[in-house]
Amino acid sequence: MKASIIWFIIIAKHVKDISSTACCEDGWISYNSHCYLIGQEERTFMAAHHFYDQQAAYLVRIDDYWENKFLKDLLRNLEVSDTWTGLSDQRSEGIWRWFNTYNHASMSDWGPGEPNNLGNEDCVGFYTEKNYHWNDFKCNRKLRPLCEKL
Ligand SMILES: [Ca+2]
Ligand SMILES: [Ca+2]
Ligand SMILES: [Ca+2]
Repeated sequence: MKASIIWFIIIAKHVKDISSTACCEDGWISYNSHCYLIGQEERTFMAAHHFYDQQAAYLVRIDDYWENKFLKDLLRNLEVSDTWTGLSDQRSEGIWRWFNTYNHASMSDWGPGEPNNLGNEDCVGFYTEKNYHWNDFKCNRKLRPLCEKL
């Protein structure tokens, strides 16, 4: 009984290692069979979207607490400046959707007092000033893009 549990753990770990490393190109970081990249160059939200769209990637769509935690920990550890996610309320103020899929956000991680739409802020990023919680920024701000692909 005990031996079979240990075997299961060994196999499960092995399978996880393969699946988490197999898909990602150099420079991309794997998590839960998706690949992530922190873009070097600061771009506006739309410019970031277009740039990564050409690489079959998209600004991150954060599906749950754990994906959000993985990304925040990553940014914090690397001390990365503010980064774009793919979340926006450009189409309808206060209605937060993932760009291109238009799916509603299923979770949120707003910083204190956010989103405040200050001067019409419609695009969401991880905000260093608020310990990497989410903030709505003006979409024409230039931030580093945080991208995801399958
Ligand atoms: Ca995702
Ligand atoms: Ca807004
Ligand atoms: Ca804001």
